[in-house]
Amino acid sequence: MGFAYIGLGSNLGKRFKNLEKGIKILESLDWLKVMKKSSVYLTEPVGYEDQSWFLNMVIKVKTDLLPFELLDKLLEIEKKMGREKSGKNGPRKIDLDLLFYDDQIINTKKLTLPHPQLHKRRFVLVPLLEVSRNKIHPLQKKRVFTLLKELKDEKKIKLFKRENHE
Ligand code: PH2
Ligand code: MG
Ligand code: MG
Repeated sequence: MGFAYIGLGSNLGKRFKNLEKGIKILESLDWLKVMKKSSVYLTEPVGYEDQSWFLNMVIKVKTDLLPFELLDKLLEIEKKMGREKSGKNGPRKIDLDLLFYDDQIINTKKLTLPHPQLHKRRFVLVPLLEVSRNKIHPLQKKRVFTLLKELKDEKKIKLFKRENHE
């Protein structure tokens, strides 16, 4: 059993609905429980910039799946939801990125953990902070809070729908 953090993104079609649907499918899996959800943010595209703004959020899950099994599930959900290949950074209905799996460090062609870009992206760190304030990045050796404080990414991000954390 492990704890994983998943980044969700959508900038095509009904973006909010797409995020909700992705979470609903994840919640329907027996060997996975969604523990925490961040707020949803409206974010300026990073990388290929001539595309619509994204909605992004992060969830924390508890799962019996191992990292590669979880990755396969995420790819399966993306496919099921009709994500078409539009290049590495192009528009997509749903993108499900595995950000952390416990403190595992994995470097393979198929999967890199922690996600290699996460510490450089405001659209990941801001929602991640909501669900894992004190988590320490196993390679950067810094808390999410610190990574965000030191971040240089100037891309805009706005609160879209607030999640209430009791
Ligand atoms: N995902 C990308 C590339 N650029 N920009 C934003 N704002 N949000 C994303 O989720 C995103 C991106 C590749 O997966
Ligand atoms: Mg991505
Ligand atoms: Mg992806």
